[in-house]
Amino acid sequence: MFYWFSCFLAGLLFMAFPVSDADASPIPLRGVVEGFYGTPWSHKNRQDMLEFCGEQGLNAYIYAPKNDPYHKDRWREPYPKKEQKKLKELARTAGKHHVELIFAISPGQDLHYSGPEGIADRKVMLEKLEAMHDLGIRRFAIFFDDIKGMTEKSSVDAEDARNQAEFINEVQKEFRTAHEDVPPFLAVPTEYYYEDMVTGKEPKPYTRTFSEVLSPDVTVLYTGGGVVTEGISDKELKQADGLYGRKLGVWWNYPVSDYQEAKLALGPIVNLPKEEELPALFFNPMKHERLSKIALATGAEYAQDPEHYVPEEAWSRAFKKQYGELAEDMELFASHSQRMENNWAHCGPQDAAALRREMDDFWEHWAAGGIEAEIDWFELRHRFQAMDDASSHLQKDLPKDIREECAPQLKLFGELAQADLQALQLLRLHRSGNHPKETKKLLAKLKEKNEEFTAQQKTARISDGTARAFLEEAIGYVETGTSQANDK
Ligand code: LOG
Repeated sequence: MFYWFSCFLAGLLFMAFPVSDADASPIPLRGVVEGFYGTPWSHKNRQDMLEFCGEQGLNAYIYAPKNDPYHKDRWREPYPKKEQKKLKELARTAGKHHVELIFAISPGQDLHYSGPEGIADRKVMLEKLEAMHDLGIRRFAIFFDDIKGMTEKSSVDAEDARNQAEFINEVQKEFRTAHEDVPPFLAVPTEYYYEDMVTGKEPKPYTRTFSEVLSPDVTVLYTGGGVVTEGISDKELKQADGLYGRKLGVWWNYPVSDYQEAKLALGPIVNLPKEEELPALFFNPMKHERLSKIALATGAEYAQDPEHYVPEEAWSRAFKKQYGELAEDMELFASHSQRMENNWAHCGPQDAAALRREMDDFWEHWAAGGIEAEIDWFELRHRFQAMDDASSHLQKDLPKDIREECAPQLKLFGELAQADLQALQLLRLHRSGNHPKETKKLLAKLKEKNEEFTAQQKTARISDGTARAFLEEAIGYVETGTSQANDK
């Protein structure tokens, strides 16, 4: 009887205070950090993103555009009236969607810590935050990443760390004493990735001092082992927490593309911790606000349940939700644009991995000849045709704002598909040996196309190791009798 009564009571309570999914997340602060270099998002982009965050159960948005002068280079200057009005609107929109707007400021490159200049700078900082508080913003962050001082001296030392940490402590204390409604601050140190925090296993002087001096209630964000890396394992996070003597939050640099704008990061979020406690998680997006929502939707699913998160499934769901009838075409296009890679950045799933495997099989069979080679040839033709079709559909039917964000890559996608179709034709001609003139002509044409693609790389890249590579492999095969892929 008592059991049934308690169930009844629990039911009543649930009706009165429904527990939304969003509240179930084990990560208290989760969302987006607009923290990339280059053209910041427009006011409209930000309004749209705040609504999206609300829908996805992301509950925080850090305003930290590197190229907003009042955030970094001219941090001392107050926002002009027009900008203040916009920030006030953003704070209101955020509130409406149950998202917390966090105002970040990056004063590190010319901040004074002592003497009359130090006193003046502290006052200016407090006034700046006060103005933001007046606009309705309640949470604040002070960032010291990528500051000039670091490059001048080549690295930061214990004294820099003490100065920065004491500055944050003092500003936070004074501001929070004046405003009871302001929670503890967030911070990004100058050594913000693990490999830069240590020599061997020992913390470097900056990190040791910063972590010791900084008030324990400040949430420190770090980017993982490097700036843009494959992932953060539970073990790595635990190690970094141990080094810092507190639970670190994560600033995750995917889908940001400011270091290689020709490529779009359209894959899912992968390889983040499954079990370790995360007090905060922020995804740094691309300057393309609409396209960033693919990765962000998967990040939101991760944040709801890190342990059971399945990237590929969350990723497919994102297309269904965001692209309606174009979901399948968009997923195909995006599958070719997931990997972000240069000499220092490595993140995101391989581009069109399944197709790459089919290509590898094809080369193996093509060299051997026989029926399998025939089957593979038709299979690849089918794949390239589907890519070409998807590119045409998307160029025609995508909403204008999204199409504008991916126009060069979408065009390249279609051109690559067509070139790969012709490359298949070339292979067939070459094999038959019956049309040497035609073969030579097509080979020359495709070599020219290949050079065009290489010349375009600064503006548009897609499917580097897959669709793009196939053309080169086919040319190589016809010219030398072996595709490089087959040589691997
Ligand atoms: C910047 C960030 C930039 C990102 C990727 C952090 C903490 N800071 O190397 O503003 O968008 O890399 O280029 C960064 O990641 N520094």
